[in-house]
Amino acid sequence: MDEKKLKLAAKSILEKKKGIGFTGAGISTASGVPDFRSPTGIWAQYNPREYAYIDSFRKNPKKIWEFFFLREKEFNQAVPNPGHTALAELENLNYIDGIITQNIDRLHSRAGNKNVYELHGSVGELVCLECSRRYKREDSSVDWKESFPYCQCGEILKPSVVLFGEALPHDVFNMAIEIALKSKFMIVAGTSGIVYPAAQIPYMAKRNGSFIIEANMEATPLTSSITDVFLQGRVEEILPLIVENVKKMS
Ligand code: BV8
Ligand code: ZN
Repeated sequence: MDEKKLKLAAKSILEKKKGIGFTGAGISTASGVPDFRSPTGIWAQYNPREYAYIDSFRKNPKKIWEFFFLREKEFNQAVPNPGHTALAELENLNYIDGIITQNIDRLHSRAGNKNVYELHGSVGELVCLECSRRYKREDSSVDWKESFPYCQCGEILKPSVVLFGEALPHDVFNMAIEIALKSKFMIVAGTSGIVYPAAQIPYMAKRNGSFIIEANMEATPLTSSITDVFLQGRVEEILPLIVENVKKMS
């Protein structure tokens, strides 16, 4: 690992103090949850057009539910990895306000982060496309018929995960933007940075003077445009090293 860059990242965190994390699926691969666009990612197995678009859910909800049941099993078997725990420690040490995440696996909350902004929702909630009622996954008023969840209005429910063609939850999205604009630095970890409008957020932070620390296996559109320190490698190795340097230098 490039020691000089690690020290620069740690020094910036100490100097700028309040920052925010911004993560994608790459932070969960070490926990056994596949990402999307790596060669071993989900889209190599499942065509996103068939499984991750809102109109495909309307056409064939049970097919999409089968896909999400499989992913939920992976989430339940997964445990937070050192990448997650490093970001939780940075929040506990008060260097970051929390995490803006595109992930739906809830591993940041399980790692101990208090403020997690789930831009793409999570599998913990269900929503009715007919009458907009929302239910907690374990809510007893959900009517499970042949292992699929139905709303009291009779319509099959959808996981409250943002599919392509669906708007992001505007309250979470607006809060995430507000926090990003206030951040003095942003740690961007494990994202390809190509899904919008989520991918806009690091650019907005940068425009507002935030120092961008990017940790990722590969370069992304952010790297050559807004990243101030690019740490190439596995986030589950890089993030704990950043925290170690912050603690050593503080
Ligand atoms: C919307 C469901 C409007 C959740 C997902 C043309 C151009 C630009 C945009 C568009 C366009 N056509 C359509 C659009 C909009 C579209 C979009 O951005 N498409 C892109 C793909 C071109 N966006 C939408 O449709 C959004 N909605 O715009 O609505 C609207 C407004 C009003 C009213 C109605 C509608 C909705 C976007 C959300 C879609 N949901 N999935 C789920 O199943 O989890 S997409 C999917 O991509 C996930 O949500 C995921 O979170 C997101 C981003 O992916 P990443 O997290 O970055 O993961 P990825 O695999 O891509 O990258 C991982 C990286 O980590 C890689 O670089 C890898 O190398 C690295 N890595 C892996 N392991 C490690 C590692 N690095 C270090 N260490 C490791 N161990
Ligand atoms: Zn309903």
